Amino acid sequence: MGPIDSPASQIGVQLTDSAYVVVSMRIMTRIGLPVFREIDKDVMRVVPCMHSVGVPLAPGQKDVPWPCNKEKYIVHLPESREIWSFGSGYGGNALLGKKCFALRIASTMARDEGWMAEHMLILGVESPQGEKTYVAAAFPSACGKTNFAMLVPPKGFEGWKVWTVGDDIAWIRPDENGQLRAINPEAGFFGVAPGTSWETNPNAMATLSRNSIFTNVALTPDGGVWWEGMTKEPPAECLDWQGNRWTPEIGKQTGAKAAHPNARFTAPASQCPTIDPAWEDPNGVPISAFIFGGRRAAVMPLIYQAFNWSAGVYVGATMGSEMTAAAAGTIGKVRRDPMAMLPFCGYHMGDYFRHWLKMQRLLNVTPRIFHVNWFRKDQNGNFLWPGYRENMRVLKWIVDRVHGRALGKESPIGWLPKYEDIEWKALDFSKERFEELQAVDRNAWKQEVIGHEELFIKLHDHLPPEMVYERELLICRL
Ligand code: TSX
Ligand code: MN
Repeated sequence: MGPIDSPASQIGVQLTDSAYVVVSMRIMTRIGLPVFREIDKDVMRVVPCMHSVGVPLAPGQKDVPWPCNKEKYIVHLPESREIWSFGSGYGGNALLGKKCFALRIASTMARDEGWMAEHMLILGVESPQGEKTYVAAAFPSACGKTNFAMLVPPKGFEGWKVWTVGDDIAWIRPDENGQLRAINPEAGFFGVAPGTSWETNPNAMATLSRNSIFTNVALTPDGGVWWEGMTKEPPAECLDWQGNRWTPEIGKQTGAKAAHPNARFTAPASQCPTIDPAWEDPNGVPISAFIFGGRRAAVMPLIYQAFNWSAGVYVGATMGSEMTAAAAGTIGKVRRDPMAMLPFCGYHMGDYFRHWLKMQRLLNVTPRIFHVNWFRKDQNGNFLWPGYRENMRVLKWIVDRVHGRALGKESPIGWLPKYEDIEWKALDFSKERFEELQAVDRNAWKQEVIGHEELFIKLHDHLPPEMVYERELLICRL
């Protein structure tokens, strides 16, 4: 996991009875002889990863296309640093380098060794003058993390470039100058296919156009793949993800989707047109800012900057998302997902916040911390912000703040951009609409803090006092 020659990299050995896992791991990780050479140097312990789909075949017994056991155990042993996975062939349960190793096991190594294993994309912003600024961002699922990692600047941003280092996981550590540097422990993208199109993410489409594996997508008669949102017009006919005949008419009548909503592409990062020249730099890339975000229809402005590191850790600790299509009664309810790590932290979340707070002491340059929300809606339920490429305008303000070029406006929750400090070239976006998008409603925020408290009560016996102080300060400012 990570570039072969990087001191920040780690090695795992996975045994599996699934060919799908083997070919997927060949895309998602670095494998083979160069890794065995590293193991033979005998300086690093490997993390043993045992995997079985849990369907041993009797002699002569015919295999099935998707073997799995109805009992499933995904087991992590942080003390002995090993992983045992039984019964499932899918993604995070079977490609053990990803969530199991690079997040759950690595987060416990990171706590013990003074680094960070984060559920973050890494991207680099290059200005027309050639200034390069790297940021890492954590969003809960269904917020378009991969799209953001491969952002294409909009009209009005000629000469600007966004470079992709990673779309899911970042291993981050201070260098000898006290500057945080990040590597991507992965070598591929395991991305959600539905919604990915030449319009929403041309770089992902180019990446997955060859040497890629597709899971639970639809098959077209010409041997291609299809998923909802890939093209404006669905194919006249295809096989759905379960192999049944599917037409747009059948879809309309039965509600059946051609592709599973969680269908995936597994594609080599090296094929991404915007892959950063330094994406395999053994020293990693310098991180100037952290961005947290969520899907919030109200309360959260498009963008604000935390006052300082501990206030930023509070922002990350209290982040959350509203699920649109969820079980009845949960629509509009904020699900707290601290740093997008709730399912992926290998130890208590309260101690994880403490580790974040302590990391600052190892640094000479403290990354700035921001919160974004692409999903705020107006009274009519329409998105206030066009999102996608236009998010470049937010990214530019973040970069300007990092380099001390934009003043910002103080608010109870943090620094807000002034309308004039956002680049509006080639986008018609009025000051009035911007004020609506950025509004900080003190009463709504007091409700929001009560939501924070619900999370803190769950974590109470390990919660660092700083989180309580930050909450108190926020209440006072409100
Ligand atoms: O990925 C998204 N991003 C980040 C892009 C870099 N999505 C898709 C989320 C599901 C994975 C978005 N959806 C984004 C966004 O910024 N914003 C939205 C919401 C939205 C959807 C459609 C429109 C506008 C906003 N359409 C029009 O305004 C016409
Ligand atoms: Mn992820």
